[in-house]
Amino acid sequence: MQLQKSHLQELNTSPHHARDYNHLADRLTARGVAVEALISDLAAFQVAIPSWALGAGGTRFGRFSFHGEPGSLEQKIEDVGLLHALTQTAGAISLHIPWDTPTDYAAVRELAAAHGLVFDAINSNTFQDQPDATLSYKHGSLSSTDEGVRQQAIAHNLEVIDIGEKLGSTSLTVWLADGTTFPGQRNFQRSLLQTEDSLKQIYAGLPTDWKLFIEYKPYEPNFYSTVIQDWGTSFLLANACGERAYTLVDLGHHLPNSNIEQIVSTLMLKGKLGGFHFNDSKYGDDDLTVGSIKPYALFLIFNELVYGMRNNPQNPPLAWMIDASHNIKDPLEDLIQSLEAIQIAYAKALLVDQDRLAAAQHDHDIVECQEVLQDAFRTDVRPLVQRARLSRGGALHPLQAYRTLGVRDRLIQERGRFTVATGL
Ligand SMILES: [Mn+2]
Repeated sequence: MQLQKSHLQELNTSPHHARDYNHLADRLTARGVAVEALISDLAAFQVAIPSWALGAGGTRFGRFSFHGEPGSLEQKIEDVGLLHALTQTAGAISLHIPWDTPTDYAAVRELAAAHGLVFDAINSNTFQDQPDATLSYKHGSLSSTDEGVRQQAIAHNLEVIDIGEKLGSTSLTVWLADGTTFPGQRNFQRSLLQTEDSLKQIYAGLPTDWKLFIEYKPYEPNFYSTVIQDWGTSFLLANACGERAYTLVDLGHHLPNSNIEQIVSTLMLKGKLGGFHFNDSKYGDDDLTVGSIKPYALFLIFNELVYGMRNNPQNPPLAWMIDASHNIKDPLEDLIQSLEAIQIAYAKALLVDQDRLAAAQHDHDIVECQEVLQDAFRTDVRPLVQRARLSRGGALHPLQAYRTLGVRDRLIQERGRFTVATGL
């Protein structure tokens, strides 16, 4: 199923949008905001959708299927194409190998291009045993005490790079489940040294125009220690690998109340923030809809990201991705909500008056500092986000359009009720 722009045009009539937009644009212009430039920034901001987020996720207790899930790589690309047609913000797809190994590369590239999509970072998987595997990752992969297991995991990552090259990806994301569940289970230093050595071997196989993203996570699936537990460990491993290795920050991969905006700021200052995974959480790696629980934290993070994008030329452009799991919502509706939340947080961060903030910081005017941030945060920026979307031919109200067009019903008609998407 593919949505044409003409499908959306007739839904895009609203007596309110022009009025709301003009009112806001006038107010912002009077304050010295370059509104047209802000709209261009919003329209250019594209977020990758991971192939594993298009079906129902699950917990260790159960999985409740959605009907009409994409059962093949081609159908996953079509789903992201639908999201992109509606939101004009999801112009990339991130694949996970072996779940998404293509059989016909030319056809897959052609299909993605027809939907206006590029292939973002490609992801390896050494946290599960594959049916044809000779050795098990039960006790770790890149950190394993078993040289054979390590070599199998390294070879898998190199194969993933090969697949990515054929699709036009230019980055590899490595997330490891390696760690321990009980004290004393492994020697911390040996695990870290073996992981570093393995990552260096993968880095040596990276094409010269590629980047390596090293993701971290404090716990789960292991509950006592994770080898790459935090941004500091990722940062030192990235430095050990070389210039084209970077830290990847996933919002959910922190212990409660971590100051993620400060982590982002430090990494960008050092030119080492490579990628960013969006989601939201209350307790841990909950993988909930972006902005559904802590929208102010998301705004503060975006404020640092915007500052870094403007002031840190040493940091390359970031790979943006949603990394969420949809257990009780229609995955496509959930992703539309996430994309909207990302655009809203970005728009608000773009509105922060950086000169006024710097002056207040210099004068130790703490009250004014808070006023500057909250003035931006409390602005209803939705007309700006809508205008950016309309400028690219997207839907004024993507969620409403999704429902009015009966997209899920049409997908069920096409695919049946009981297809199951591979993923988490
Ligand atoms: Mn992630």
